[in-house]
Amino acid sequence: MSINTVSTTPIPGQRPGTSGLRKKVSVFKQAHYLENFVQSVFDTLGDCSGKTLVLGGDGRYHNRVAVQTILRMAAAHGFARVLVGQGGILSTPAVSCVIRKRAALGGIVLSASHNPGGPDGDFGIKYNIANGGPAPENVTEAIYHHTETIRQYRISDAGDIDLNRLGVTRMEDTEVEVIDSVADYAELMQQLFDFDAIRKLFAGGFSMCFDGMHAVSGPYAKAILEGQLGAPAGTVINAVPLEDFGGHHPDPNPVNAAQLIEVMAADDAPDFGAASDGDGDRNMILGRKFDVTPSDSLAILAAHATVAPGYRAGLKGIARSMPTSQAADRVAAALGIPAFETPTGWKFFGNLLDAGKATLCGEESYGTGSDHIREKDGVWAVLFWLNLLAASGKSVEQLASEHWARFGRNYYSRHDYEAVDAKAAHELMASLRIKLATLAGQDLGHFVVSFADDFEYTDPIDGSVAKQQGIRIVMTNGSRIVFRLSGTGTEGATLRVYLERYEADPKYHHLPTQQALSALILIAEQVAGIADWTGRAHPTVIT
Ligand code: VG1
Ligand code: CO
Repeated sequence: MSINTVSTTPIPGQRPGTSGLRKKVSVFKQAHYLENFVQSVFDTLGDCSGKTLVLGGDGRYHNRVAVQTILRMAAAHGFARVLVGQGGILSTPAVSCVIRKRAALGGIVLSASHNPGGPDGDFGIKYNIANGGPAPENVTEAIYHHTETIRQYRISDAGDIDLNRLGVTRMEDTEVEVIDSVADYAELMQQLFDFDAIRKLFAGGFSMCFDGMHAVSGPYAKAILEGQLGAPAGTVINAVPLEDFGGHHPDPNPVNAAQLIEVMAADDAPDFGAASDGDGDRNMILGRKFDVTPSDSLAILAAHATVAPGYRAGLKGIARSMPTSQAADRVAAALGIPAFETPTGWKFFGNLLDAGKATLCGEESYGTGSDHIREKDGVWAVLFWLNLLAASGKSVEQLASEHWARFGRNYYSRHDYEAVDAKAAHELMASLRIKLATLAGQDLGHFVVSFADDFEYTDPIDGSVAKQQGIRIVMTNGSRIVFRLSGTGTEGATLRVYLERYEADPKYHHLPTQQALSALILIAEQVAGIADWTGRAHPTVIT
């Protein structure tokens, strides 16, 4: 075994987006592409002797090859230990959990999350810091700057590690330990939730369908729901992670999780339905013929958080990303705790969680989580709902309706225009920016604009500033339209239009969402000229 230094040249475009570096598999397969990025991560970290690194991914195509390369590079960089998930598998929340539990320096997550996999699909890599969370922007920018000047990387010529066998192998001076992908994570879940109450719920005939979408959460859900909580075999469907996710889009929303939606729409539907995404950090919550908007899910969990043993002491605060609906803010106000509004992406929650300012966090994009780790967490959200269903004896729909009756309903929808021409999308945003100053005070029919701006965030803990995080048009009655360009796509640009309208009167709490938002949808088109710029008369995905 020996360590080689390999000459390389910078490859343009290795700047991490909302959640790491995501590109087509064909891009990642280019010579030196992965190595350049990993070396840049290690160069940013500096001396790693004596330190532990956690490594795993969502099992998508190219995962195993990339894991072996990174192991050889970590060994060449002098890490004392690398903890790698069995089969190269670790969900994003499990990486976060293991980093914290084993006091690692950080971790590398191999995933493109909800993006499709397979040879023609996407691949991704993300670095997480010692608190278990995604690296903040100063770190990702430092990594990016290293990729711009990289001249060489170091790699061991050691052979592949058997990723299927648990245990320790020495590579150079590094101990590589293949760990059980689920154990640490499952143990943490037991500490947070009332497993006895959930066990009784299932024993009493409560039925559930969890769709693993052939992605990474399957093994976690199976071990915990069927293994530990006594849910009948078959509760978890599509439970085996596949390299191409069975050809599906591993994005748990009513459009992409069509099979689950069908199960939940049947007359003999189970009591509860849930799904998670490629890397296991998202969640979708469904009742019988009923789906819970992620923004509402955050608000409902926050309102009932003390039912779960891990949150019995109450919440310190609630944080949500700016485009997420304001439903959670109403709960925070009722509880007398602070509400925080951050830019999109979990990395912005890290400081608030570390400082003990927020306990629960959420995003409209099917992401919910808490201070138990530093990532959003799909299976955690499902267990939280199970704990709530067990404690209340109510149905999902009942809990949501009662929530609206108490707090009012924030009708909410996101319209995505995927893979549009990137130049046109940027021009649309630029032209909106020019209009911002003239919008305040304008009567747009049904709505008067209170203010319009380009969201800017100053982190209350470290003072760092993030600019241009989404254009928002806020009406005098609190309704909002937000425009953003996605930072996770790999093809052209994706325009996201977020729509929110508040309705206090319970008489109007059961309208179809798109109907309730129709006036705002029209205004969004008129103000931004979406059809003109993108050539698209309709969104590609509505959630
Ligand atoms: C999207 C979501 C964002 C989420 C991010 C990562 O980002 O909108 O809320 O944090 O994906 O989620 P963007 O920039 O495409 O809007 V995951 O589950 O893909 O790691
Ligand atoms: Co994800």
